[in-house]
Amino acid sequence: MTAPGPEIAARPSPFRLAARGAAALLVIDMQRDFLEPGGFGAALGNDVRPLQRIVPEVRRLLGLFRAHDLPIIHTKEGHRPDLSDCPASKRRRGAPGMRIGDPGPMGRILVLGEPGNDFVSELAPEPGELVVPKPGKGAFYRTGLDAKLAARGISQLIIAGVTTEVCVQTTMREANDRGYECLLVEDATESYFPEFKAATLEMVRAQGGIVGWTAKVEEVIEVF
Ligand code: TIU
Repeated sequence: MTAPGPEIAARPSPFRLAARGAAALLVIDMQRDFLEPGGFGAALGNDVRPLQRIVPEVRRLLGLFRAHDLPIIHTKEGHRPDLSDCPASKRRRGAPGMRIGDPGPMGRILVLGEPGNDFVSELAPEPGELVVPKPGKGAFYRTGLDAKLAARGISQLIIAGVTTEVCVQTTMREANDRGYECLLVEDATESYFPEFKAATLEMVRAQGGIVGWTAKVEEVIEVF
């Protein structure tokens, strides 16, 4: 049995890292579809620029986990080209001509394999890192992620990515219900709506950490 690791100065209480390798960095959907003009996020009417601000912070976390040879998982939201994994209810939403599967300046919107569906270049996965395509907002829905984490002995998730109140929060709630301890990195997650980000951070750590913990990048880095 390996000794537990140090404590991250998190909110609402310190987050004690489990044995080495038990905590993975989970980077949610840092894709061109959400961060660049012409993608899914923009097609929904959002200003995508605020999301670009966290790229350097996510890079710092990736650098940290890579330097210590710790597990890294990247998720990407997208659908098969035939859209067989896209519920009609999801496909119907949004402005006609700018919906999932429609052609856009970066290829078909939110379709796996299209240029716009790829990760932003600064955060491209490296060999050995797990890439998990997902058809839903939550990373555990139809992905086999739970089994993949169990096979690697991962019990804690340090979570970054976009958007805070949609794919990040959904994934964090799914993970919490499956027994993972989750820490959301405050300055490595972003929303198109600042008030939604603030509310999400508050709600996950309220009630003694009902969904998990939050901490800043610097607070995570200083314990490694
Ligand atoms: N629209 C929005 O805020 N987010 C998504 O559709 N997906 C993710 O959050 N990745």
